[in-house]
This record gives sequence, C-alpha cells and structure tokens, in this order.
Amino acid sequence: GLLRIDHVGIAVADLDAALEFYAEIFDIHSVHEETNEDQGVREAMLAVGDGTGPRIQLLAPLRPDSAIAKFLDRSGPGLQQLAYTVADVEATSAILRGRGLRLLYDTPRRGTAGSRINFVHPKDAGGVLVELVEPA
Ligand code: V0V
Repeated sequence: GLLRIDHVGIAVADLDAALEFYAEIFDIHSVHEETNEDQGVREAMLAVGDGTGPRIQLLAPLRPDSAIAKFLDRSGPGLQQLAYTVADVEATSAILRGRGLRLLYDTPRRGTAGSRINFVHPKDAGGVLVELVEPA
C-alpha cells in the first residue's frame, strides 16, 4: 500500500532559476540533483524544514517531446504530480490495476536516486498524476 507522501513534483521551465527562487524566497534548498534521460528531465529534490518530511521535486524538461515539456506547453509551470512511497512498486501496481486503474508502465522504470517508479494515469485518479516510488 501507500506508506507516506514521498514528494510533490512541480514542472518548471528553467531549473536553475527555480532553485534560486526557492532558495531566496522560501529558504528551501536542493539536497539532490540528477538528469534522468529516460524521463527526459533535469530534476532537483528540495528538503523542507528539518528534512524528514516529503520533498519538493522540481522538474525541468530535457527535450520538447518529454512529459514535462508537454505539461508546460499545456498547463504552464505548476504542480505536475503527487508521489507516494511504497515498499514494493510491482505489488502496489498490481493491486491498483486490479482495482481498474491504468498504470503507465508494464514494469517499473528508474526514478530518482535509483528508485523504481510507476505512475497511475491522471484520468483514473481524479485528475492527479500519481507516482509510486520504491526507494533504492
Ligand atoms: C496530462 N494530463 C494531466 C497531466 N498530464 N492531468 C493531471 N496531471 C498531469 N501531470 C491530462 C491532460 O490534460 C489530458 O486531459 C489527459 O491527461 C491526457 O493527456 P495526454 O495528451 O495523453 O497527455 P500527455 O501526452 O501529456 O501524457 C500524460 C502522461 C505523461 C501522464 C501520460 O505525462 C506521462 O507519461 N507521465 C509520466 C512520466 C512523467 O511525468 N515523467 C516526468 C517526471 P484532457 O485534456 O484530455 O482532459 S519524472 C519523475 O517523476 C522522476 C524521475 C521521479 O520522481 O523519480
């Protein structure tokens, strides 16, 4: 099942500009950055407060055909996804499939920091792109 909120993903056009905004305005800082070619993103994870709670994930597109580029074109910058931590992404995906939801991938893909991820289609989850994250 879903254990806790892992992170909230926010689409941005320019990662460096967004990092500067979050640092200067909210005093929230990046604790991890990486490029994920498979997902077509450059991303940063930001810790809030004492850093024990859910993170903010800033997502910038690498390519015009990427999910984040399409999101920015359609909706502009803003909340793009809600991610839950799970112990077993395959097991949770199977349960949700069994309840009639479309999972985007047949098998999990690689997410931040070696995690394994899958997504529920936003049209099957009340307009929210739900990500399942099994940490490394
Ligand atoms: C699209 N729609 C959304 C949405 N994206 N609704 C809520 N939240 C979103 N993020 C709506 C869209 O407005 C349409 O509604 C409908 O879904 C179908 O749109 P579509 O034309 O099929 O949309 P596409 O081609 O933009 O694809 C949407 C999906 C795509 C969700 C299939 O974004 C995707 O594959 N996402 C999963 C991968 C991802 O997001 N990667 C970036 C993060 P109407 O107009 O029909 O009503 S990478 C990441 O999170 C990592 C690495 C990590 O956490 O570790």
